[in-house]
Amino acid sequence: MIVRTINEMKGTDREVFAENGNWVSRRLLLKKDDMGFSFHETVIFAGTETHIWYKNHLEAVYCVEGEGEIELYDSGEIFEIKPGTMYALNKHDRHYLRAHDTDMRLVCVFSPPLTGGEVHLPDGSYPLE
Ligand code: 9YT
Repeated sequence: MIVRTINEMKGTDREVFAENGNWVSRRLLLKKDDMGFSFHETVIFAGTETHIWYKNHLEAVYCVEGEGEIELYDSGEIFEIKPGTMYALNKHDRHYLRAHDTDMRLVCVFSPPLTGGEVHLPDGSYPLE
């Protein structure tokens, strides 16, 4: 059994900051934990916009704090995000993720699992191992 706390992630290699400063991801479960998925808490900083296109991964996201929105790149459709909202990128949907006036705290699951220090490539994806 694995039991961890978010505070234990801070200051370790399981805490990853976006290169553009838009978010911090605390990766409670990674590939090396052998669960078949990775499991993170991500804080999206207020007032930021991030282009994301997970070509190599599926991601499900659940908002526990803060408010923001997703804009789908292809259609321009906008979905509001607030505590209690889940979205799943089941079509590898290319999108913009925006946090409004407060930081947004999200719980995220990736399949296949991230291996550790991934940050977004220029095209908005994470690499496969
Ligand atoms: C929601 C989202 O994809 N945010 C970017 C960071 C990502 N969740 C991660 O690496 O934890």
